[in-house]
Amino acid sequence: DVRERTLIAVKPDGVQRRLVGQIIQRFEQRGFKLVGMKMLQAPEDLLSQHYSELRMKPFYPSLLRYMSSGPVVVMVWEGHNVVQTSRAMVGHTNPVEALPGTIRGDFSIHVSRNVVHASDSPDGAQREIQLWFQGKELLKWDCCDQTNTCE
Ligand code: DAT
Ligand code: MG
Repeated sequence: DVRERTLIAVKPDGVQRRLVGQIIQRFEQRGFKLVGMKMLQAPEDLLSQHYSELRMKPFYPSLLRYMSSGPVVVMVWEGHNVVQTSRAMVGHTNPVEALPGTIRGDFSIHVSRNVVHASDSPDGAQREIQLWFQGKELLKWDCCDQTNTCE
């Protein structure tokens, strides 16, 4: 499905470390289409919904503190198998397991500062996109080059 979408976020450490451009570049060069993007300092209630599955984990309070500590850049990327492919591009949750060449494998060393978020399933992606974006913030546009991987 070429219309599959996923939510990618540059976390506060990624913004602080000026990694936003390099992260966007990786998704553009892979062939995905950017259909929404914004920068915000995420409110706690949004983050608690975003990470609701993790609320019983011991690291949950510090996760929310970190994620609300500064601005994040949230994006919606679209394309064939974008959910699974972007998880591979982002790499393992724990940077010690993340392969070189992945975003986490190239830019991070600790699980609590792993630079980037990516939805982990198509259903999860849909839920997260609705949480972070209003429908009108997502743009429908055509690639001028019909032979590229967007269409
Ligand atoms: P992912 O971000 O790869 O989807 P996740 O959904 O299991 O991983 O966890 C969300 C975030 O929570 C993760 O990116 C970083 C943080 N986290 C996960 N496990 C952790 C741990 N053992 N200690 C500290 N932070 C952790
Ligand atoms: Mg996750």
